[in-house]
Order: sequence, then structure tokens, then C-alpha cells
Amino acid sequence: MTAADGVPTAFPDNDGKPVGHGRMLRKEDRRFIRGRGRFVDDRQLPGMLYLAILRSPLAHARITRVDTLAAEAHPKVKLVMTGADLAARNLAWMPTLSHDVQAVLATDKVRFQGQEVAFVVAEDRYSARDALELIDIDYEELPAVVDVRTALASDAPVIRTDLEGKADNLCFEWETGDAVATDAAFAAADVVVLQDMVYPRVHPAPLETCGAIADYDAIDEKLTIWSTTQAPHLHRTLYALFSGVPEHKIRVVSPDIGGGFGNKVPIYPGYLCAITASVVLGKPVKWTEDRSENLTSTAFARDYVMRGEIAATRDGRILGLRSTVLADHGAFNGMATPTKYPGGFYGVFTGSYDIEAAYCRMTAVHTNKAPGGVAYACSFRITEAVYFVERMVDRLAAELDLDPVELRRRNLIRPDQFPYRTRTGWVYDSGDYPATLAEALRIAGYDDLRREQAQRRARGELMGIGVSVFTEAVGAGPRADMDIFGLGMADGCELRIHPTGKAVVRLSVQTQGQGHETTFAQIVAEEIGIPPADIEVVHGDTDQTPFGMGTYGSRSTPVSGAAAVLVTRKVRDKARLIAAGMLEVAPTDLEWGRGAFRVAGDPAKSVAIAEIARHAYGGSLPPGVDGGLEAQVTYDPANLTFPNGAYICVVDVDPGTAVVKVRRFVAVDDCGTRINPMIVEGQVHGGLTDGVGMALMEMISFDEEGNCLGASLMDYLLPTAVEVPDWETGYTVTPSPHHPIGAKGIGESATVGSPPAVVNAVVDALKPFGVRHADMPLTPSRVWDAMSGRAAPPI
Ligand code: MCN
Ligand code: CUM
Repeated sequence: MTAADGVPTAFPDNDGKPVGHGRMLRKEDRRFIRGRGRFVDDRQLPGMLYLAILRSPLAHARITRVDTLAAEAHPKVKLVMTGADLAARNLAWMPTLSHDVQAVLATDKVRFQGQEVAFVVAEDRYSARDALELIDIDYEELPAVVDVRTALASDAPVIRTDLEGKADNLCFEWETGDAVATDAAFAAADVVVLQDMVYPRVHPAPLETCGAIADYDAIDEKLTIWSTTQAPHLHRTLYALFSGVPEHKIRVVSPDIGGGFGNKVPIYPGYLCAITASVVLGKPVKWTEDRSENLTSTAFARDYVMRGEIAATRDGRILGLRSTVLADHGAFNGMATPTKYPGGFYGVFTGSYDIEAAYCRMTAVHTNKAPGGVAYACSFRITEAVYFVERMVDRLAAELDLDPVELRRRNLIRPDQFPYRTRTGWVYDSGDYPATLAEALRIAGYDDLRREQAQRRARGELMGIGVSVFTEAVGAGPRADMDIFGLGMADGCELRIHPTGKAVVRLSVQTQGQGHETTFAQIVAEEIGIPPADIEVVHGDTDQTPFGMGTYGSRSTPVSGAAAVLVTRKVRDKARLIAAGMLEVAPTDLEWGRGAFRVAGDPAKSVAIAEIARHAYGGSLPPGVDGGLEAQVTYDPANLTFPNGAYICVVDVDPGTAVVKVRRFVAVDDCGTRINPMIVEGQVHGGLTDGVGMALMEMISFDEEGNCLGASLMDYLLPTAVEVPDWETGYTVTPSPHHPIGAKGIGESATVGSPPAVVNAVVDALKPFGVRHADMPLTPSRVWDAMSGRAAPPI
């Protein structure tokens, strides 16, 4: 029973249930595989103009003179604007999602290479680019702050001179956990291990770069913005605050998006330049970034210099964990940071372990680099936290000469400890970590692998086995704890059932490739008995969808997915009243199942949802029941959901060339109830590829003058099918107790959990050389240095 396009209409092989159906193909692929996706840059509007941005060639410099006359004289140029022009309109600075401000166009100084300095709007893209070269700017170069370790030195040049009274480069300081209890735990320990490590600066590098079309209609005073955003409603509110155009006159449309991976969460100056230009000119204005603009000026992630200290008993009971972090946030703090958590969710750095005492101290600094600390399939710093704790546990295992799996087993949070409160105050909802680990060990054949490793070592071969047992935290909430820009963390969802029994569900989140058009149809189908093929999913348009915070931190399933369940149940509650009227029984006499209400004890008497829908519009209704069949809810989650996983990586290192080959990778994930197993597996495959990329090849570095050394995909290496193995995946299911169908997010788990598994494997392979740690990315030269006992050059 399959509709022509491969979307099944019934699910006899899954006990009639759309949720969990293994072969439910993606509805959106109808257009994608036929090349019919519609991305921002595909849209052409009549009379549209093109905007290009002039960027700073220097990392830190005072602007002493700007001359735009020649550019303005270009026959095809319609508008040139500089920071001073924006300042005259009070539009030169914009808020970031983390209580900082960022220059839309530089006024006084440039603070990173690639920073926006001026823009040109012309009749075509080529003229706009050409005219950039006619703008003449004099810079007085200033020394650049590139190394986080010296950013707070007393003689370091101050970057944020825009902030009144600011005399240093401190971005923020933050601590979590109990310093005194942790000191005591260390004092009582048999073994203490210290390890320094760096999580390099990386970039999400989605296939589609960022861009926007702003179209201001001066007659209606209405502003429409088609943009590459993961959070259309959040952006609309910020555009209203920035531009002065009232919020009800702004429509943000996020059409098909060619990958986000966090890159499309922040607001970028380019969006605001396009808006300003359109308001000034009264014409649609398009801005499309090129690859090197995307790689040098948008949303960087990680960039943590971490010191770890772990304390344990001789038999491997972990007593304490201390983490000291120096975080590089670049020139402007661009991260989307919930109000109470300046360090994002790094506070979960105790990971999957029942550690008695923990303490973290974080110092975040500004440097002359593009805004950092943003996002890359990371759940807002959990990637760093997981890497940290999984490396520290491995480091301890080496010190104690214990098998890393055995050490983990002795310290994992037990299933009977849930809900589990960490020493830093997070409440993990559910999980069975030993079971997940056991499943990964089973698939990998761990004991055989260790035997094989011993044989290979005896032959001088370098085989490594790495383990990571991680806990994710996704689906931010509740409102009382989490909050971006005073807007809470809730999501709305609206469901309408039409008279013929077909439905439309409207989401506040936005898909960038995750398959929401399919999975949300499955969620609604499961609850109301209408086949997924008959449910249209509408998202990414603020005029058509209820308010919500958007897609990041893998929150769509935990938050918006819950809203979809609850709105459908609300509609079903109304359908029950209508059905009771139709069958002339009390609502409580009805039983729900397989898309129909039946009279209890007399199942022959029933009405299906399509009949109820028709009746809801045209039939006579019980007193107090109004017509139609639709509802809306806003869901504010009670807590985050905490997915988990156990990963095992097997590598071979070539002793002659130091090239790392990932031979096998086993990933067992637990994201609670799985809505679409095929999509879940696809999410895991993608995240593992990201993770192997970060572990082995991805890094954006800067020279001493702050020149970005990763401005193209020739320099910033991304993994391809050649570098990754055939993934071996498995799963366990521990439903979330507070999610209405027990689902947790999965979108970032594999990116979060896989890098430490790879690094642990490489370090394990290098054990014969006495190597205890090596920093990512584990390129051949770094592995070679580690084998030769040389420290890796600083980042
Ligand atoms: N899913 C499911 N069952 C579950 C959990 C999820 O079937 N128990 C399905 C969902 O219905 C959805 C997909 O898996 O179709 C991912 O769901 P979820 O974990 O809720 O994550 P989001 O939909 O909120 O997506 C965001 C997440 C993030 S934050 C990044 S970054 C990332 C990721 O998703 N960016 C991606 N995966 C990506 N995948 C693609 N193709 N492109 C991106 O930009
Ligand atoms: Cu942290 S990248 Mo995703 O949350 O959009």
C-alpha cells in the first residue's frame, strides 16, 4: 500500500503504525532528487538588484579614510553604503544571539579579516563585485590578537573599544560545579592525571552558503526576507528590533536550505545590509555569499584550549574531574547562548559518569578572528564537553593500565539512578548506558578486536581501538531556565484537518535536510490515523506558522515534535466530542484506535476521522462545540532530553607515512522512540562523517597577523566517501519520560560522540610509542610528530 511517490499509505508491517516505520521514504525527496528544490538563490524577483560586500583584508586596523565616489560613479551601481552611512541611520550595530553586539559594517575599526566594511548594490552580481574594487579605504594597521593564551596579557591591544570602559579582551568568565568538593576529592585520590588538549576552530561548511533576498514594499510598508535561516521567527523578531520595521509587517521565509549544521542560526551582517538596501531603494535586493566569504566570516565553532584533571582510586573509581577552559570567541560573541548559560551546555562535562565532584572554570576571550563559539552540529558546547571527558577517561585508563571499556563500566551512571542529577546540576532524564555500551561491544566484537590488536602489535603494526560513551543534551527548555533574547524556548504547532480528511500541520521549526516534512507527517499520522501522504507539513514561513525558536540543538523532535503530538491530541479530543454526537453516545463511551472512534463494547458502531472531519464542518454539532477541526498549541518542555550512545572506532596507522585509516566504526545510539529509523540512521551517518572529519582533517587556523588560513575548500578539508568506512550502526531505546511519545533528538549525537572515539583509537594505536595524547586534527604530520615524541605546533 504505497502511494505513487513511495510514501506508504498504510503500515501493516509495523503493526499499523506510521511512527517507527522502517521504510517510510522522505516526502521531500520527490523534489530534491528531481532537481526541483527551491533555495534562496534560485528565487528571481522582477527588478531585483544584487548586493556585494567589501571585506577587511586586515585582522585589526583603524579605518582612517573611506572614499566611495568612484564606486558610486559606476554606471550600474545603485547604492554604496559604509559603516558611517549605517551609523547615521543608527543601523551600524546589531545584537547577537548572546547578549553581545556586532558591527554590521565597521565604523571605527576592523576587528577580523573578512569583516564587513561596505556594500555595493548594482543591477547585476558582476557589476556589484567590480564596484567593490573601486572603493578606496585607508587602514592604520594595529597589532592583532590571535593566540587566546596571550589575549589577556596586560599589553595586549584591546579589541572591543566599542564597549564603553572596556580595557581588556575578556569576553566572559563562568564557573560551574563545586570547587571545594572537587579539591577535597583530588586530595583523597590515589591517582591524579593532568592533560592539556585543544579542540581546534572548525566550520560547519554547509553546501549552500548563506544568503538573503530582502524585498521592502513601501506602499504596504511590508518587508519580506527570504533567507537561509534555521530560525525564521527568531530572526523576524531581531529584524524588527534592528530595522524599526514593525514585527507584524515582516515576513521571513526560509525555503529549501542546503544544509545548516548550525551555520544558519546567527544573524549575519549580510542579511541586514540587504534589508537596509531594500528599504532605502524600495526594490528587492539579493545577497549571496561565496564559499570563501562563508568560510572566513560566518559562524565558527569550538576553539577551546582545555586543561583537564581527573582523580581516581587505584581500582578505577573516578572521584573528581576538573576542567579549565580558555575559549576563543573571536571579535564578537556570536554564539546563541541561553541567558543562564554563557558557556552553553559545557556544564555537562561529567558526561556519562557518576563522578562525585566536578568543577569547571571557563575564561572566554575576544581575539581578532571571525565571531566564534557559534555552532557546528554541537548542541552548544556539548561536543567540547564530550571530547574532554572521553579523552580524560581514556587518559586515566592508560595511567591505571586498565582497559578503557572496563574503566567506563566501573563509572557509568546506572539505569536505576535516573533521573540522574549531575554534580553540575543537570538532570538526565533516562538511559541505560551499560546496555548501549554492551550492544556496541557486541557489534564490534570487542574482545576479538583486542586479540587481533595484540597479534598485529607483535608484528609491528599500529592498530588502535577507541571507545566513546557519550551523553547528549537536546531540546532546550524549560522557559524558566533557558532563554534566548528574552524569548523563551518554546515552540508552537498548528494542525488543521480539512473537510475531506486531509490535513496540514504548521511548524515553527525549519528543516535544512533533516526530513521534517516526512517525520512530522508520521507523528501526526500516528496520533490521528490520517496517512502521512495526506498530511502536508508547512514550515519556514513566519506568515504561515506559529511562533517558535527554530531548529538547532536538535530540538525539533524534543520540542516541536512534542508540540505536534499534543496539538494532534487536542484535535482528537475535539473529534471525540463530535463523534459522540454522531454516534449518540457519551464521549467517555468511545475508544480511539486506528483512525476511528468506536463505541466501547459495540465496535461495529464507529466513525473514522475523515467522516468526523466532514461532519465538523457541515454536520450538526453537540452544544458548546464549535465548527471545524483545528487547534494550536505551544509546548514549553519540562527539561532537555538526553540521548546517548556508545561508539567504537578501529583505526590502522601506517608506520611509514603516519596516515590514519578508519577501518571500522560502530555506532549505537539511543534517541528514545525513533520516529523514522531510516532518517535517524541517515542523521547518524552524516554526523559520523562530520566527526571523522574533525578528528582527522578539519581545522581553521590563523597566522600571526590574523590571516585566515582556511578560506577555501582546498585548505579547509572536508571528509568524503574516501575517508570514511561503511558505518555499522545499532540502537537501543530508552524513551524520554517527559516527552509525549518518548522521543529524544538525534541530529547532532554522532558529531558530538565520534571525535573522541577516533582520537582515542589513534592514541591507542600509538601506545607502543608511549603516546598519551595528540591534538586534533590528526593529520599525518601531527601523528608523525606524536610518534617521534615531538609536541604538535600550537594552533
Ligand atoms: N528523528 C526521528 N526520531 C527521533 C529523533 C529524530 O525520526 N527520535 C528525526 C526527526 O524527525 C528529524 C531528524 O531525525 O527528521 C532530526 O531530528 P532532531 O534530532 O530533532 O534534530 P532537528 O530536526 O532539530 O535538526 C537539527 C539538527 C542540528 S542542530 C544540526 S546542527 C544538524 C542536524 O540536525 N544539521 C543538519 N542534522 C542535519 N542534517 C542535515 N541533512 N542537514 C543539516 O543541516
Ligand atoms: Cu550546534 S549546530 Mo545545530 O544546533 O544547529
